[in-house]
Amino acid sequence: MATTTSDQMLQRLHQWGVRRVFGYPGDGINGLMGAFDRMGDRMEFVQARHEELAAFMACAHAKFTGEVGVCMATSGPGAIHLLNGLYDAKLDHQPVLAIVGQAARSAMGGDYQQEVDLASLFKDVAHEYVQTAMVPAQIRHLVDRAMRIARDQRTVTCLIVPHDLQDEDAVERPPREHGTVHSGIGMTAGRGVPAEIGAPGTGVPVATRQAGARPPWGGPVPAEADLRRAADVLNAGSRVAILAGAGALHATDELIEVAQRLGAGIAKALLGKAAVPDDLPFVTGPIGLLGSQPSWEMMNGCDTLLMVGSSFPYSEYLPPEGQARGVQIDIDGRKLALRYPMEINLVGDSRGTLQALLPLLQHKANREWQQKIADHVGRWWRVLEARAMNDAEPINPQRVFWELSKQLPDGCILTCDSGTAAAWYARDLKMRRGMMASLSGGLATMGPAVPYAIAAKLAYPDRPVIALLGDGAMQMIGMNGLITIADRYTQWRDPRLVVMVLNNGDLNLVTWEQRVSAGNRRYEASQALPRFAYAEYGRLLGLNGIRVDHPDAIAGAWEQALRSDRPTLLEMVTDPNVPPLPPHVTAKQMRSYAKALMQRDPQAMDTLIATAKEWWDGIMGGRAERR
Ligand SMILES: Cc1ncc(C[n+]2csc(CCOP(=O)(O)OP(=O)(O)O)c2C)c(N)n1
Ligand SMILES: [Mg+2]
Repeated sequence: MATTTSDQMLQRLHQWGVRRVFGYPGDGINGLMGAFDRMGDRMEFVQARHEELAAFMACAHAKFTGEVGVCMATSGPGAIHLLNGLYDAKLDHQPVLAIVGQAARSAMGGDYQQEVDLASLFKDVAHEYVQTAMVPAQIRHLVDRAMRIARDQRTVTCLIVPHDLQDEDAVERPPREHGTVHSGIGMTAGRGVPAEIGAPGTGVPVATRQAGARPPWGGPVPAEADLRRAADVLNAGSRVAILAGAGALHATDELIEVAQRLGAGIAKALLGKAAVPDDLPFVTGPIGLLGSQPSWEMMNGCDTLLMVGSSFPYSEYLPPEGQARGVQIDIDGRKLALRYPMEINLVGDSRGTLQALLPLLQHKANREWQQKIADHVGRWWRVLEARAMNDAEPINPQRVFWELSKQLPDGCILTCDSGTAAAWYARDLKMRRGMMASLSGGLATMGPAVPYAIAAKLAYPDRPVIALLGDGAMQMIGMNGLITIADRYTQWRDPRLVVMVLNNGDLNLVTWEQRVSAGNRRYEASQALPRFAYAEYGRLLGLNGIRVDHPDAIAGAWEQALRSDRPTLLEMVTDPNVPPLPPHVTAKQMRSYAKALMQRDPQAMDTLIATAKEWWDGIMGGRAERR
């Protein structure tokens, strides 16, 4: 029996299948902390180093398990610190519940210490559901609604709990009278959410989740007549391009089957990187600024576009309007025909919809288009290899990812940060079946790689996890997350967690943007980063610390890190002058770049040489002589 409203909240969350909450304490939530203690082993409180990390962890928990991620923070400053991680979840459509404290009800409105208008503060990020609890009889339905709405809408919800209310006696069941709410628990598969989690008796407890096993997914499938109209468009096309996103991560077999049937190629939005393996010849890989040339060529040459579970934002990387007939599948009707004027807009779960579509699709006898795509893809991998092998000062960052790609352990989970790491992660890492990977897609914020990795490791302690980030992101919050890793790793069945930092002394992606987009030279004051001994810091924490400053040592360092008996901080000293070239450089970008370099950019000569090498490899298709 629950005794206080705090006990009731946690017990109700437990009934919903929640086993772990990421957070940080404070006097605004002391009632809840007491209840955690009373929950014992039934609920784990994961103390983060900063509330932003807790929110990133909750987001990653949702991304990697399909469950609702829950984070908790105290009133005022703690609640404010959560925001960036919550926006990351919101923009990537992840179900996350934030529970925050508030001043006592008797003090609210009194300009009290740490009193912030939290309902207004969270009104944007949690606009589907943000509520302040006022009396104990609300607690049951507030939890039920916050959990159900987060799952159903795949979004962020927020509960604000004044701290005096947290110690009040619980009302288990409101009286049967006017003005009360009588809610319950559970839901089956809905709009793109995993089936059954949280239904009484069928919740999937974290401890029993099998390594690599994603929960079964389900969701609505469009009506037969609409599927037929979509099939007609796809059957009529002779050059079909598929774009898969995060909403298609659970539809691997179906995407491959459709591509084979239609003789199509598959490009992947960043969040859909794990949707299909990269060793298939017709998978063109990433799209967009961090994309591949085969994706660019496929989009510019196709006559039909099938977009599945993606709201990839950059329309200039999709076919020009009018070139292709379009079919889109999305669980969220709001996302349809948003980036390209589609002809057929299907609301449905990607997997179920593709399954229903397959019997209506005809096998295309002419395989020329798919063969052309495969030729481009084969050539592109050679370009990437040649680019990775180019000399740089001291290490070419592409080589770091190229060598990792060859050594990726089965079933590993990859996390990445914003920065140039994202470009090499997108292009150079070949995903295989059974792996998972994510980064901050919609918000593209710095900071998530390390907290995502921690959450991944807590959810899947048997799987190797690899976090990839720049020195800027490391200095921003990654270093704090490492303290948590050092504190917890002995509890993991497989202690392998590699945190790889690109030490280039620069906020490099933005440096390139300053040159190529803005036409400005690198601005030293904003771009240079303080020196820091990352590997030594790792060792100081009791982790494995490896510093690599010669290309010949890269492969061995990965090997060592991936075999280690403890987490490793792998510091790669890389060259900031290697450009993360987009697959297509516009004349305007070229003019800006030239203008930037003419302003006596301190690295002008080095960047020009490195850029020329990249271009040369692109033109020569990777056949250029090794230097
Ligand atoms: C919170 C936040 N602040 C700023 C940015 C803008 N930004 C994007 S990438 C980047 C540079 C990242 O530098 P680093 O982590 O060192 O990686 P590098 O590009 O050097 O490899 C910056 C400043 C952002 N995306 N998020
Ligand atoms: Mg950097």
